[in-house]
Amino acid sequence: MPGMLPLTPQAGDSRRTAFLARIICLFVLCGVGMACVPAARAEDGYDLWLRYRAVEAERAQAYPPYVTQLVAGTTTPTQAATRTELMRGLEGMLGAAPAVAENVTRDGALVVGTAASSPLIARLALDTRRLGPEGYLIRSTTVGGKAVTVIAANQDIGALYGAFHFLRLLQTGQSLERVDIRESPRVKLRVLNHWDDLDGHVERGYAGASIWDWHKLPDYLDPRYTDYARANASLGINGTVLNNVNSNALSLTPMYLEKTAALAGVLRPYGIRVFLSARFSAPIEIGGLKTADPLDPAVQRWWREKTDEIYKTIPDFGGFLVKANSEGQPGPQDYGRSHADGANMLADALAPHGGTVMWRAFVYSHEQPDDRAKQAYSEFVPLDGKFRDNVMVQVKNGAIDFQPREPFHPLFGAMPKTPLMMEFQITKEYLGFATHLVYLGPLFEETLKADTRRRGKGSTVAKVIDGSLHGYAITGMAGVANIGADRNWSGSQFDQANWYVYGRMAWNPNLSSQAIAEEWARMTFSNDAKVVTPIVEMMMGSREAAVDYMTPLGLHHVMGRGHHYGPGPWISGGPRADWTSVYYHRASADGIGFDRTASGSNAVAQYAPAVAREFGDVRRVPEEFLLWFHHVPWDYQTRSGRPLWNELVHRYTRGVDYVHGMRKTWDGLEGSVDPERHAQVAGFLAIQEKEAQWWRDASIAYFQTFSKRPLPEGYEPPPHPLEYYESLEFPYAPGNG
Ligand code: GCV
Repeated sequence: MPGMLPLTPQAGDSRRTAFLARIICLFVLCGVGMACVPAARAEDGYDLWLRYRAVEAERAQAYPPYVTQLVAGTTTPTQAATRTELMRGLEGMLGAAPAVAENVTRDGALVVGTAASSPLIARLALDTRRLGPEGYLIRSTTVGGKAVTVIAANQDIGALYGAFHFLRLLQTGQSLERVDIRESPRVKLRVLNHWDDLDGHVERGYAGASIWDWHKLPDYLDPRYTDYARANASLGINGTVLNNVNSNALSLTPMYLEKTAALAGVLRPYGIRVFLSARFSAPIEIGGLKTADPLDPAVQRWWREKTDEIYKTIPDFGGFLVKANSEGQPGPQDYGRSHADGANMLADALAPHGGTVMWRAFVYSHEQPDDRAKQAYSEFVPLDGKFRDNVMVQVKNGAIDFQPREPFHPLFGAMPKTPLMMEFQITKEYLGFATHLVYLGPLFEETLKADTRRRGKGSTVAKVIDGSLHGYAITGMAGVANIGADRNWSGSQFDQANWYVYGRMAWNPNLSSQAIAEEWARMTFSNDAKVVTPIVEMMMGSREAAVDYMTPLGLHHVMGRGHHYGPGPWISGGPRADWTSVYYHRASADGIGFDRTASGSNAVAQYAPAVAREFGDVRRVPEEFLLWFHHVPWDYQTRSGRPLWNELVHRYTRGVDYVHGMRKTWDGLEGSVDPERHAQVAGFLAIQEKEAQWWRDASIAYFQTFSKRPLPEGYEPPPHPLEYYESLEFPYAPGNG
């Protein structure tokens, strides 16, 4: 990490003030140095990465000279939030808050604001032109001969983001000397998607009930809503869709709009606009109309009037998210209309108010005629250029459904005239729920760095998303939230990192997942390298380990039916073939894998020719996608030299071994991490170890019935017969429904 703080203060530093003396006194009064640092204090994870615990004794002497005074306005709610956060953070980390002042009167003042809010910043005439409305700069400079740090922006929200960045410098042990930072988001709309139902259930939620207490809203505003806003603002998240995409039309009724407005009021100072998932058939369900046909004038009027009503209650309402004609949801195709017809009708209603439609491309037909992986592309590419300017098409990272590993969605790069936004899943529906430690940063990074080759080499998914590849006027990224009412918000301590990395990558899709993991570990646990290094190491390998013990070599969608908990490669039958596992792995005596080349479904043809050639050639396809694109015999020689069957067994086993390793590493951190969080992580790792073993054993037992091969030497056979694994049932697995 650049610019780490020197451990000893510079001799003769003129910024050493009485403030420093105060801080040192505080530390002395506490005992000596470290005794004050509550490293082993019980914590339950509620504070997330905004813990603001006292910095280590040696740094406690180096920081105070840079924060002797705080010169920041409080005229607007955002300014007030900024000042409160800085006071809270600095007091927590340094033991005392800086003195609040109108003007710089000492060395070491922190000056925060915009040219409009602060005459001081106006006089400094900093070049903020290219920062945009949400960007900021943080710079060491002088005011009237006094050394100061300035956080300047064009709008209040930029200053708030800058304040969080400034606090992060302290939280991660970086120097405040000669700071020169300029930041602005690369993606305009950075939203969370809550799959929260009005009854408090969270679809695919593993962190307890919904945080939105609809029953008590609008009268009672849980203080947790403010902490939610702070956490999101600290990452730059600027929008939230409050309700499930499998939506309930009641969300659009006056009673619920009043509740939504109350939440919007809490989130507004933090730069977060609210959005709602709109049920396409709402005109029938709550409007008394006979149809929801998007070309029917009465339907169009209904949506216009409904939208006007929403904006009367919530003037900065963000817009609608829509899941249509997918998994039984109503949509324009019910009336023979296209996705563009449906999206444009809503877009027209929102346009006068500046609202946006996020129309999901997660669709697959009821009849299911073809490879499910092909359907979104087939339905949407012909519509390129037919959407209104305020429509974005929201595309999952892969063409199936948030699998532990998927190749990038072929739509990325294939719709140059339609802004495509990314949809990542932060909640771990297919990745072990909340109990498996799986850091999703590498998954997000792998997708964003994937090269679509649509405009030559380097046409990465990140460039599609940030708009630079096709010159999109609006850009966006959505993350399906993993947030619930559990004290630790995300169901586990380490799942907080997935919320964190999503937010950081939405701000800048080019950030490295490793750097973000380190930042998060420092803020969440400690700046001590003996803690940070092993935690980051565990995190960085954890996603690959989950791929290994669940879906190695490109296998996919082999989880338990419906709830997706645990292995279920034997799942077959039921209402649709593409809701079974056998549809995806196609194991038989002659081999395993889904042939998506020209001899099979030809899904490879949906990629740019250069990519299609690579994925379609069994000798060139990246091995992690082998069985995604190819059906190969059991004795197919993999790149390790092992026959396919042996390679599968090897990878399943390697995944389990990695989890053993994480347990050991974590055990070694006992005493360095506060006991409450340590114990919870240790307990969850024990569950993960058991379940990784279960995944391995059940998968091997099942696939062995086709491969008819013995396990390679040195690999333990599954302890139970296949029937045992098949007989396990989990009717109450969480998040389903
Ligand atoms: C909200 C998957 C999940 C569903 C989810 C759907 C979607 O199929 O299992 O729970 O529904 O994706 O993204 O719409």
